[in-house]
Amino acid sequence: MKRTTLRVGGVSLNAVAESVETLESGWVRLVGETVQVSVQDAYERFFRHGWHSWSLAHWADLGSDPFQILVPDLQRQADDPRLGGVEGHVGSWVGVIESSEGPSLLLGALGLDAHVEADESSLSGRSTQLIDWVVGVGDSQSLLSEYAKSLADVFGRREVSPAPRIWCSWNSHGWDIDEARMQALASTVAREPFDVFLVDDGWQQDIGDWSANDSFPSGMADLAAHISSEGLTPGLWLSPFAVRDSMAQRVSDLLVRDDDGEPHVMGHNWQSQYHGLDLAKPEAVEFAAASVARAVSWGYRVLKLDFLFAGAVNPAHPSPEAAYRSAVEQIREAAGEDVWLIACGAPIVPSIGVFDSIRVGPDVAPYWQNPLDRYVQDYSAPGMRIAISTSLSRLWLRSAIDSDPDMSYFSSVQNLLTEDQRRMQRNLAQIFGVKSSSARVGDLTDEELSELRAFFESSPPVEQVDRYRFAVNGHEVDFSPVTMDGVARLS
Ligand code: 9PG
Repeated sequence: MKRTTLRVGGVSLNAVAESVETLESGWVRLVGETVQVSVQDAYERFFRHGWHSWSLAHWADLGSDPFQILVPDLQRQADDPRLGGVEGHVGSWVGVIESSEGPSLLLGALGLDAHVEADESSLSGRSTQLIDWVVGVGDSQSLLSEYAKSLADVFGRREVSPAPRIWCSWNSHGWDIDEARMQALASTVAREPFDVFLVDDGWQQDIGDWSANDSFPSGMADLAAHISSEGLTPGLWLSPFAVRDSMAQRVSDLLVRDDDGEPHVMGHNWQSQYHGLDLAKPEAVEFAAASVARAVSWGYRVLKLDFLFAGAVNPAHPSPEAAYRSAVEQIREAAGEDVWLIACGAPIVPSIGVFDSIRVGPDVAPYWQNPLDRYVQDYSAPGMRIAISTSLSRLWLRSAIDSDPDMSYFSSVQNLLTEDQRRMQRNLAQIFGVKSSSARVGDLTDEELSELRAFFESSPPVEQVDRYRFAVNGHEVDFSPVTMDGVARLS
């Protein structure tokens, strides 16, 4: 371990690492499993970055307790389960500390598994591997964008082509989907400015059995052909690493197990508990890659791969992220370069360079906040406010990968959001340039329909005024009243 004192951007830093090197750019590169940078002054805020798509990203007050889920069992699918017991301020891969005066300090990992703990005058990084880290001093937003560029240098960046405009069945139809309904909807959707018709959760036999269920009697290839004949690109949802309890027997050898030999529980959904594939096992990777290849062979050209974190959790493994990374690389190979792969519920850094886009917040919902939130404090649960806030906190990530703030709403039917709240999310999607909707286009009023058309047909100029304020097409949009910054509990 080396202890070095440096001056970076006018700030005096102490760095502890195996090696320390100042780069031409003014940044500092550290190498180590555990590293630390500390400063003289006390900082006020910490940028906390959640582990996967739905995990909280926000600016926390260093003087307050960090956000904590009140139902520990929910930590399993909300964030990195390994951080569940950590009491201090901690985030995954990157942390920034900031004060009202002077420049901010960033410590970011360029490795697959890492977390960063913060106190008022230091950032401490820890990985299970000897990895590179970068340290920068400056304005928080520029630091994070530069960090994202370094991630893209290390992990790759998919060739930049405009993200397709996606119609997706989930938010309007949920599990209530069948072949006839999907076919009819495809004809309606085809008349509107969408590129992709994506069949979300509900078509499969089971989570882990990726064949068509009885509601799709002609099979998924037939539906893909129908969608294509309407002039839309077929898209399909699957969660290739998750396995519902009912399927555990059938793929018993492929699952992550606890010390007692029971399949490890990754979380609860689909009225059940679910498990995850042990991606350190080649047969498990082959199983997942085969499901993806099958969907591609049916004719689907956009795949939304969901609950991906279930392939990156393994209590017996120091770095399940490494196995995850090599599995998603094999999935990319199985899918081919031309298929647009969307990562959802996905550990962020190990997904960069493989996926074309990634969800950067929890699900939007037709309500602002769930009244149960205050009892549960699950910041990964669906809800419009938290979806907007976490997504916006990851805007910088698009320097590495197209970032998806989830779907936009256009109707007031079955929707408790105000028009302002819906518009705020749509503006966010314009800022990200990654747009999708589940709108029942056939049921929209003329006014709502023209709103939808204008939204998908335009890419208005966006200017960032400050962290929370933007000019979208010349109109100011201010997200500051809704962010989760400084919020330690949902009320
Ligand atoms: C389909 C949906 C949609 C959606 C995804 C994902 O239990 N949970 O915490 C939980 C979180 C997210 C979630 C479902 C359950 O939604 O983000 O777009 O595809 O799956 O099931």
